[in-house]
Amino acid sequence: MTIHVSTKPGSMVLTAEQLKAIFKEQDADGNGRLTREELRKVYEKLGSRYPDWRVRRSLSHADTNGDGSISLDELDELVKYVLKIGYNLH
Ligand SMILES: [Ca+2]
Ligand SMILES: [Ca+2]
Repeated sequence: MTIHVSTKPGSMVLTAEQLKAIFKEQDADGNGRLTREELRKVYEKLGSRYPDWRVRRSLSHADTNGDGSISLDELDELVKYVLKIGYNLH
């Protein structure tokens, strides 16, 4: 399963593993959790026009323990969600 994203200057096709790597890269403080701010950077990078809205949707979908951030355990669920929304990402 892959996702097609439009980024500048071109577009790319990402697998689940590549997508997961992008999320992990944006864990700027390296604490194994993606905060709202870190998630926002991922969606900006993926070319989303409404990154804040995407962050809210992501948290309501994948933040299973409700602490307001995505842990590595929850990241698999988030990646599945992003792959599922596919073209609607933007
Ligand atoms: Ca972090
Ligand atoms: Ca969480």
